[in-house]
Amino acid sequence: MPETLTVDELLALYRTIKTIRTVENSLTRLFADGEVPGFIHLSVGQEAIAAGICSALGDQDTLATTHRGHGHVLARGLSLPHFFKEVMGKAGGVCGGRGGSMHVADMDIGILGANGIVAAGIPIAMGSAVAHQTRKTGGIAVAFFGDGAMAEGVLHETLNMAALWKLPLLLVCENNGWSEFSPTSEQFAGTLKGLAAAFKIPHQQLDGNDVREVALATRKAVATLRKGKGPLVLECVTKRVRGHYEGDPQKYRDADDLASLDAVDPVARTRVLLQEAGATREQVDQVDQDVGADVDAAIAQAREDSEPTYESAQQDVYTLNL
Ligand SMILES: Cc1ncc(C[n+]2csc(CCOP(=O)(O)OP(=O)(O)O)c2C)c(N)n1
Repeated sequence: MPETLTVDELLALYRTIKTIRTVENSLTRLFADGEVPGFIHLSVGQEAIAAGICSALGDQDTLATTHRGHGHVLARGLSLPHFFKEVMGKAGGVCGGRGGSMHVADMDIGILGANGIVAAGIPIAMGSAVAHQTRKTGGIAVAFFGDGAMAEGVLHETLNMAALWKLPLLLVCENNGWSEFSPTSEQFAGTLKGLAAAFKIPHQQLDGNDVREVALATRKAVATLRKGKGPLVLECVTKRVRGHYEGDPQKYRDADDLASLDAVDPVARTRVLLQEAGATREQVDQVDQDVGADVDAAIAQAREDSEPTYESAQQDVYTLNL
């Protein structure tokens, strides 16, 4: 397996990162203007994890994500109009505008759902891993979770069962050091490495803001998982840039912490990687331009879309003829 990425691969990763960043920044404005109902949790600063992990997945693979899941569903390939319509509560959204930011799901592309309950996506992904194993799909399941989930019993139970049954489950922790308004150190007495070791599951810590490191490590992890050797944990260390939820003034963070964010910005760092790999400034700027146009067009489409009808509220809640 190559130890490096080609310029084209890096450009594709940059496009994903830039798309997520542009979407999240647009949502800041749309939310402030009252065009987004409910709460949103932005993944600004954490885009390289979504891009790197999803770049290594195949069509048959599945994933479950969290309340901070915009990046994961976009990196997985959810179309921008489908995404914006959903988050803006429009009828043409991927879930008919009834799920919104924290409940985006698209079974057609293996997105089992975002989830507002901390750690709740983890056992869903494990269930999907059981299905991959039982049906011999050759696929793997990915559970994205934040460091806040480390203290949740359901993660511990999932590690146990996934290890016992050698499930094709990739557990991806986005460790941004915060769980809402408290540092993780105040909520979890152990470490994820220690937790994984307790169940004899290999654990690898990555720089989650280095897309090359994440993408290359995930390729290897996915290849191992497809051999049926059991679950793996990737702990991607990163920084949360925006507040816990959009509108959170982050008064609980100290100035040094906030000042350190620019130095590790994954957009800027990927531009440096591209430059070192020989990409031209024009190539990179073209990506920015294309992404900006795509996002603007998707927002325009979402604005024109209608709201869901009252009658559609119960659609897809119950399944008939099981
Ligand atoms: C079971 C449960 N407990 C508490 C909450 C309230 N809550 C919402 S997000 C959050 C913090 C999550 O932190 P983390 O998992 O690290 O993700 P991050 O927000 O940093 O991406 C908490 C405690 C919840 N939604 N679900």
